[in-house]
Amino acid sequence: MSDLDALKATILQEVADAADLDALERVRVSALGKKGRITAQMKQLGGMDPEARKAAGQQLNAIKDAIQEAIDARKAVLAEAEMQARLERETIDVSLPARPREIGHIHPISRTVEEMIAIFGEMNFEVAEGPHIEDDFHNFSALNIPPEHPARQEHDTFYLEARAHDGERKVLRTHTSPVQIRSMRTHAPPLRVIVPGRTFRSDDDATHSPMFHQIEGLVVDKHITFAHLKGTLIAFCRAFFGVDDLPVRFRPSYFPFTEPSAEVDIGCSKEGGQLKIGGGEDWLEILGCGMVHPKVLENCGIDPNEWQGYAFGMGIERVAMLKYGIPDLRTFFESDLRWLKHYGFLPVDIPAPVRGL
Ligand code: 2NM
Repeated sequence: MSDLDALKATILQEVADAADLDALERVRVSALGKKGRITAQMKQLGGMDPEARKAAGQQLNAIKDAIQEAIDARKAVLAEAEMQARLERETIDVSLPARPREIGHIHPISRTVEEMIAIFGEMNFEVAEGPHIEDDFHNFSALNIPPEHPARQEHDTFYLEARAHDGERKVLRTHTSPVQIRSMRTHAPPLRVIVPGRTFRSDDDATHSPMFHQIEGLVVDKHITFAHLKGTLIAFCRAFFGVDDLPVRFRPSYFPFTEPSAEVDIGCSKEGGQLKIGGGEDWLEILGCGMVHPKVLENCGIDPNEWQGYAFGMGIERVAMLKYGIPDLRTFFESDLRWLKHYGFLPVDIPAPVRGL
């Protein structure tokens, strides 16, 4: 074997042995770089006679090409291996729960509303909202609440100052029902809405706040019956409290805007001052509901002979207290950050029915 063939074999072996891209680059420089071994051989060509120079030149060029080719091939293999190693090293498990950061807490009212939207959302309800300041028609008259009804009295309802030009007195809505009235008057049935929001009543003691939250629901369609109402509310109660066999009881009641009307209780037990939702011998009232009164449908331009509806409503503070063991209503509105840290929820923890609530 000539000296050049031996040099070629040595360098090709070095290329094959290069364990990473850095090592391969060092081999390349030591062979083909300015002061490399092949380059040094090239420089000797100038001192040869023409015949020998031609033969040696051709041989050297072929060796140079072979080495470059081997380097390129090795480079591709090493680059691929390095990419694979990096992919494995830098793998991120996107299914891991997010690492919570202390950037504040979600208020239990917001959380509870989100849970309810998640549950009713799966049942194809849409969310509707409306103004906090309402007129007499949307808050009372359209709902079949007569002029002399006690709910209209000054000591139950917050009235605004009479308007100068016509003396009209607006109210802070006493329930979210005026939003359902607005939905019915602006959208043709079928209708399937839930309305979460703030409501206001002139009431302030240990169990009443002048501002509180309600969620109400309304379905208007053809052939809607009390059975649809029952099925929907039983499924809601069981999903919301996370108890598959939660007992749910419907008791006859009265509301001006529904006929028939009912109140809904859930089963619970009270042992040693500890309240447990589900099972047991006691009942807790959590909802009001009924079939929308024909007069209410008429007030909204809907023909009650063609369309039926059911509606329901509940207080959000009350069910949030039951679900999360919050003992005092007033603490909801004190803006105490220690309370919020204790009863609040992390922003990364988003309610979805598939993961359970
Ligand atoms: C309740 C109980 C029963 C109700 C009725 C209506 C409307 F607008 F459709 F007539 N909205 N909400 C309703 C019915 C609310 O809350 C305790």
